[in-house]
Amino acid sequence: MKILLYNPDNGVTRNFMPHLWMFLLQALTPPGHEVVLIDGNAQPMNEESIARYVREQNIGLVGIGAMTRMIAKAYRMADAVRAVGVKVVMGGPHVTEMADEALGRDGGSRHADAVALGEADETWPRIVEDTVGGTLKDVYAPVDDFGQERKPSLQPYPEIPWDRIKLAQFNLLPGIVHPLLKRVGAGWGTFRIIPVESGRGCPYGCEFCTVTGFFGDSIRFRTNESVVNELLLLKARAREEGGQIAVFFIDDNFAINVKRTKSLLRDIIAANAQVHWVAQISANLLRDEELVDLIAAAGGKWIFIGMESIDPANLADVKKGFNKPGEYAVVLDRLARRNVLAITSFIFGMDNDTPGVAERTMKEIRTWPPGLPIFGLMTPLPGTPLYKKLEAAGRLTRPKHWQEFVPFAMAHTPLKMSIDEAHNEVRIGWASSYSPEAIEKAVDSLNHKPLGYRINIFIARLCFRGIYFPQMGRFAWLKSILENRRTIFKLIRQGFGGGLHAAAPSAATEPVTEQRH
Ligand code: B12
Ligand code: SF4
Repeated sequence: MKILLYNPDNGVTRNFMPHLWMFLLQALTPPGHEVVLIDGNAQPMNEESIARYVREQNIGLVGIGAMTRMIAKAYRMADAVRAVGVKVVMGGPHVTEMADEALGRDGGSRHADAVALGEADETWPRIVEDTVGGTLKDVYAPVDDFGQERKPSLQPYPEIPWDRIKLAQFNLLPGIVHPLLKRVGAGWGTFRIIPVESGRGCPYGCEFCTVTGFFGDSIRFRTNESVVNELLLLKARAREEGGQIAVFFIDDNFAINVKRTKSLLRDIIAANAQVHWVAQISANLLRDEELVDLIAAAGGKWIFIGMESIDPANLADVKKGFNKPGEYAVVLDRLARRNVLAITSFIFGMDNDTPGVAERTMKEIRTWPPGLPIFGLMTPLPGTPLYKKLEAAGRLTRPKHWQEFVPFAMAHTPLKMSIDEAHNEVRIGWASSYSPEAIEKAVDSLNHKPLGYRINIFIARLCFRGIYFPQMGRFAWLKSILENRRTIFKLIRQGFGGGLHAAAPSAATEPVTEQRH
């Protein structure tokens, strides 16, 4: 059977990285089947084109995965596939919480023939076999023979054949520049960001987050060896292609067990498996100097920190009191000293937020080493304690907000400001961090740093800008480049002034992410 695994586009940004679930399920598919992957962000498709594709390619099963914000598109695509008589199975965090919605048991129409609840590593092979045998069931739950929930151990972990998997659709460099870049000879024929997990689960249970509910509060790790081997495979692939690869460790808290993270980083260094990578680590765990040393030595270039708020009352309210705003500056200095860039994420519209929260946050941010701040709104995702709390209090203004997804729009009213005021705070955060003046100031303030590091933050700021301000087409990019020409000229001048070797650490000049969680 030919199987299509499809992840819809988010309708807003070009996704900078493919989704791990597709590669994982491909690797876990029983032998004898062909699996094709399509990421809608890299290969845009509409209902008509997916239906045509499925017919022309003689696809026997379509697997669709989606987060809450893409679920409306996922359902439309599933409907189009089912209309041509092909079975659809859906999985991922949204349908795990809303299986009845996907199966049309809540009064709405049916979108999926089957739903895979939770982690599907062990149920996927069964789903494939049942489809072939004509015995596909409505619901597949990860349970043992006694009906008890069972989480995959990650030991052993499936080997994703990164050395031969088709990755053309995930190249971040536009096709038109490939031949030129290949001639440059500096290994820029391709550039990809690849998701790798080293463990699953998070015990913290923050109120707005789905992770503890979905993956559980007990953490499971892969062996160091299996992670190191995966990095070596990726590194070899990039070398063979004359390209660049960066890894996104998608673990929700890469240093949740500091001792184990240190041992993994030491093994990466010992095996010379360093690639440039980004990982999510909570601020409290970055107190450890040795950990930060190892991060830098093992190839860590960007650390995503879910700071959420500078107000301890807000943090306590969402059960994230382990974040201590008083120590943010120290942690960020520690990373900056090792030329590791921090992606600092904030949520506005929390219950203790009042108008002016963006400016108050910006005032703090300006005292920190320049990094990549991002701003979102408090969003009640289905299945989270936050959703339940707001529902019980009758505070949800759009209880099924995912059915008509609007980016950067609240679905409930915060306690101390209006929805419009919260939206405005997010706009202020983005505008004041990503205006040409703000970008120039950030780059200028790093004059004491290597040129490569400054180019890194400049390119990253241009990319991150696109999370909020539409920046999809060539024209939008050109406009953004024109607006930032002063900074570009300064960097070029400094490059020539300091001799070309000043730009040599190309490690730090890679384009980075355009979108973060
Ligand atoms: C990496 C990541 C991203 C990446 C994008 C995804 C990517 N390219 O990989 C980035 C950084 C861009 C991102 C952004 C966002 N993210 Co994010 N992200 C993650 C993260 C950390 C890892 C995803 C992952 O690969 N997990 C590991 C794989 C193995 O797990 P999985 O995807 O769940 O897949 C398993 C099962 O779900 C199932 N499965 C999944 N799909 C399918 C399909 C089929 C057919 C089947 C059978 C099974 C199946 O099988 C898999 C194996 O067991 C998760 C948290 C997490 N730990 O999962 C959050 C998470 C997915 N993100 C989340 C959110 C909210 C966001 C943002 C909206 C945040 C924001 N406010 O901006 C944005 C939106 C992104 C967008 N594109 O529009 C939420 C989604 C919750 C929800 N209900 O939708 C999560 C769960 C985190 C959270 N805090 O709750 N994110
Ligand atoms: S927000 Fe981060 S720390 Fe909190 S539960 Fe989710 S994954 Fe864990």
